[in-house]
Parts: sequence; C-alpha cells; structure tokens
Amino acid sequence: DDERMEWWRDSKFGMFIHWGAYSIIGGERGTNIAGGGAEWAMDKLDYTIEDYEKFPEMFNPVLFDADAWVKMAKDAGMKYIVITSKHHEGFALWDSKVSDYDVMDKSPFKRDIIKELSKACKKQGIKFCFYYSIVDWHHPQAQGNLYPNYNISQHDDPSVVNPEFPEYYENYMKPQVGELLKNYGDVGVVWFDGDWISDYTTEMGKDLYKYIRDIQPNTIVNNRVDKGRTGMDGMNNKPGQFAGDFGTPEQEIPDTGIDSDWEACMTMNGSWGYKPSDNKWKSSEDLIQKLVDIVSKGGNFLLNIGPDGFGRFPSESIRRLKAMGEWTAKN
Ligand code: FUL
Repeated sequence: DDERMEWWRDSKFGMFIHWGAYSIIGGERGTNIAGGGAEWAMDKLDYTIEDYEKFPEMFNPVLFDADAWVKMAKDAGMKYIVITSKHHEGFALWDSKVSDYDVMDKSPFKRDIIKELSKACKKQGIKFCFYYSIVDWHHPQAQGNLYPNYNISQHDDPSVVNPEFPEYYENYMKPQVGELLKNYGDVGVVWFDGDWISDYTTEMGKDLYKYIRDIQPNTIVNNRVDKGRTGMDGMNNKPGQFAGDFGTPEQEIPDTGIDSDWEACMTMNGSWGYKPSDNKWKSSEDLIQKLVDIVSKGGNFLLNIGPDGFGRFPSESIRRLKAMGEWTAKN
C-alpha cells in the first residue's frame, strides 16, 4: 500500500476546485447572502428543488479553459487537482448516463467538463482526482423522508432516514462513481463528502471503497467514504479500522504527532464556492506559511479555488497562486 500512496505523499500540494451551478449565483439571492460556503446556496437560501433547477439550466461557462486551469495549478507547484464532479446540489459536471441532471442534458454548455479537465491534467502531468458528494439535494431518494424538504437530511437524525436511500446508493450513486472511474482515465483520488447523513451506512462505505478499488486498484480514497471518521478530521481512527486512506482536516491544521496520512483542505477566503461578497482573503504569505506548517507535519495541502459562473478563477486567487508558485519554485 505504501507503493500506492507514494505519489500522493510526495505531492504535498494540490488544488481543490468547487464548481457547479451554485457558481452562477455566488451565494446571493436578492439581498440575502448565504452564510458560510456559497456552494450551500440551495439549502441556505431556501430554494425549492424546482426553483433551483433553473441554475443548471443557465450554466454556460463559456470561458472555461481546462488547459489554463491546469497550468495555473502546475505553475503554483501543485501536483494534483480535485474537482467537485457533483456537490450537494446534485448537478453532475460530466456526461452521466445515469442522470439527466448533468451538464450535457440540463445545461446549454453541453461540454463534458470532467473529460476536458482530466485530459488537460494528463497532458500536463498533473494527477486528476474528483470529489463526489454522497449528499444529493436533487435526487428524491437521496434525502430524508420529508422530500421535497431536501434540507432535512443534512441533520444527523435517524428518524428522517429515507427507506429508499439504498436504491439511490445502488442505482445512482455507485453507477455515477463507476462512470467517473471507467471513462476518464487514471483517477488519483476519489474524495467523498456528505458521509454524515444518517441514511448512509458504514456497510455502504465499505462496499463503495471495495467497488472503487476493484475498478481502479491504485486509486486513493479519502476517509469520508466511510462513517469511521471522528469529527471533521477523522484522524483518530485505530489502525485497521476502516476509514479510507487518509484523514481530511477541514479549515484547520492539526497538531504534530499524527502517524496516519492526512490532507488539510482550506479555502483562500471563507467560501469553497465562488462568493464575491466574501473578501476575507488570506494573504499569500499566510498561505505559504500554512503550506510549510502542513508539510512539516507530514500532511498534504489541498487549497481551494471557486471559479465563477463564466469559468474564471477569481483574480484574488490567481494572484495568490502566482505568489505560491514563485515561492515553491525556489524551495
Ligand atoms: C464540506 C462540504 O459541506 C463543503 O461544502 C465543502 O465541500 C467541504 C470541502 O466539505 O463538508
């Protein structure tokens, strides 16, 4: 297994990309601004499923340029890219045959974003990886039994478990993850999220982990595939206890003395998804310092970009990537 983990451990620095239909609205609805991450806009701004569907219907990021994105990551010193193939909103950024709620069928864009990005990664020697949300606010079977009250399922309340969730798991989630593993070349990491919902079980997590490794034996899977993690980081798991391949501390850098693999993911401002109202940008110096701190403690740094609805990285992010690139080139 050390062999399988080697490239990832050596990488140290990767790019997280949160991009979806939410990137169009930037966390705003009239005068209301979503608290926290703008990728949660559907839930935070109380969109009904029907109302929210108009965003995928207008998703047309004509300025998206996969080669340019990958080059910006590479120039910053990053070795891998993890993109949200589907976030909690449920909208898929690839040509999914399992669903019409994807960029080919629902949007005017009709370009397979995952295909373009995975190809660009391969060309430039960057490992292609994808994030996939277990939570799905659009799929009727993927949420609490109070559908269409999708937001109920984010609470860890066993009384709202949807008896049909296993059908979503078998007939939608697994096949979607399968498509991403079978049709886009080598996948470095599958990065799950949304494991906290009470509908999702540890048996599903074990099954999913095996399913992935059966298709691509070398793929690395984060610990949110399972319910084994404690808190957001899940790095206190006992050896042998199933919880994926690495811990995922979020917006925090753990103390020293961790002997398992881990990757700290962080935003440059306070939001994962594009959020123009959030101008609390961390300075380049701060980000470089965080990289040093993380790497010195044996972790990887997954630093996030939230492109806008046109397909552009925010200028603030580009500036910080450049500064980090100048630094990593010298060190
Ligand atoms: C969290 C999600 O709810 C956030 O939106 C974001 O994707 C972060 C990396 O993981 O659990």
